[in-house]
Order: sequence, then structure tokens, then C-alpha cells
Amino acid sequence: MLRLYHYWSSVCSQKVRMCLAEKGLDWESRHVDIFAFENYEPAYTKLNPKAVVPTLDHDGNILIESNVILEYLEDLFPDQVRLRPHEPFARSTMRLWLYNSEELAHWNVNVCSHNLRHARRMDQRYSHEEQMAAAMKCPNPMIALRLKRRLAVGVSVEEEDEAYAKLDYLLDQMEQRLGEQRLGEQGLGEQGLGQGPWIAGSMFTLADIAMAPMVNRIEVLARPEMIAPARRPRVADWWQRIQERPGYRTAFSFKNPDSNDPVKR
Ligand SMILES: N[C@@H](CCC(=O)N[C@@H](CS)C(=O)NCC(=O)O)C(=O)O
Repeated sequence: MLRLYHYWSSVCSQKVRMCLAEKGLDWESRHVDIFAFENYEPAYTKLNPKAVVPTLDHDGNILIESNVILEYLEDLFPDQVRLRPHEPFARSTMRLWLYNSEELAHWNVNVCSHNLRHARRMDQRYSHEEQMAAAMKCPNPMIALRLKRRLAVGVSVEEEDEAYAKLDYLLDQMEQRLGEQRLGEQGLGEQGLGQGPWIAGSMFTLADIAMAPMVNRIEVLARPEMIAPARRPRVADWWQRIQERPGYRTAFSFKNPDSNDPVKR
């Protein structure tokens, strides 16, 4: 049995939901309202000491970290729609982009989401004091300090601009990756790291799944022109193809259980 602890619009949860959908796996949902601070409750942090979503429970094996969960699902169900190439260089490219999705994309998307999404939600529900009290309960010092700092000074325009510049830098690399032609790639077939159309070459992989929620978030944030065809034609084309996939549609249509949430997408 696969049980996923997740939040409807969390990018890291979307990654795992998309992987489950692409593989056609059944799973049980445990929605964790991170804007009601349910992820800081001891019952949850016992499972996930980092106090973040997602967490996967597979027959009592508890997994955290979305990229680790993606690879675990691939290890468990390798034949149920393969999402990882065999060829070592294509596989390493897939892993590089899993890493990029966390190191560069997730952190900066989080900064850019704060004013438009996160603060609006929390301010609608809780006073400043209540939010500070919740931050005090968070056992993960990185998350707690980030929340306390944001409650004290917010996210400035400069900080946002810096985060968008880092996302631009990553999207430039993605544009280049999707157009790269490796010498001698002919004949590598499905495993080869040829020119697209996917991030690790001709095969749709976990790397595409890991980047999909990040690009989706950039689109719903204030700067969708970052992925417009005129600016980055290959990324725009990739994004179009991602959105056409039934796995994307299933994963991203998970309903927000809170109808009063000011954030709709
Ligand atoms: N590296 C972790 C990051 C998880 C993470 O930061 N999740 C966010 C939602 S996308 C979260 O739970 N935030 C809760 C909080 O900041 O209180 C992963 O990939 O699973």
C-alpha cells in the first residue's frame, strides 16, 4: 500500500503525484495542510523530521525527500512505465536535473511564491503572533528560521529579483539542454542523450517530472514570460508537451480541500 502525505499545491508533492500518475499506481491520500502548520505537529514530524511534505509510507517504510521518493518508486515498479534510462550518461543527466530541481528551482520558486501566495494564505487565517507561535513549534531549524525571518521582514523586492535571476539562469541551462546534440549519439536509441525532446534525451524521465511543477509555478507567478516561446522556444515546447500528458493532468488537478483558500492554482 502506498500512502502519500502531501499538500495540494506543494511543488514537491506535485512531483510525487505526477510520478504515481505516470506509473498508473494506486495510492491513498493524506492531505497535510502546511498553511495550518499541520506539518509541524509531532504526529507528522515523527514521520518526517524535516517537517515538510511530501512523505511516502510504503507498507510501513517511511520515505522523505521528493527526489528520493521518485527513485524509490522507480526501483519498486521499474516495469510499470519506465522513467529512468539505463545508459549511464543519460542517467547521470537525469540525476543532475533532479538535483537542479531541488537546489536551484525549488528554493527560488519558494522565495518568489512567498508574497503572492504563502503570505496571503497565512495572513488570511492567522495573526502575526499566531504565525510566530507556529514557527516556534517547528523542529526543523532551517524551516523555522526562514519562517521567523519572513514574519519579521518579509521577502523584499531585491530578494525576489535575485531569485528570479537564478531561475532565469536555470531556465537558460534547460533551454540549452533541450537543444544539445551529443556527438556519436546515433544508435543509442531510447537510452541515448540525444537532442531532446526530454531533459535527459529521447526518453521521458524523472527529470521531466521533477521540473514540471517548477515550470508550472513560474507560469502561475508574476513572470510567465520567462517560459514564453519567444524567449525560450525549447522550454516552451517542452512545457506544452508536459501539459498534454495525462499524468500531468491527474497530478495537478488534485482539488484544494479548502474552498476559502485565496490561492486557486
Ligand atoms: N527537499 C524537500 C523539500 C520539501 C519542502 O520544502 N516542501 C514544502 C512544500 S513544497 C513544505 O512542506 N513546506 C512547509 C513549510 O515550509 O512549512 C523535498 O523535495 O521533499
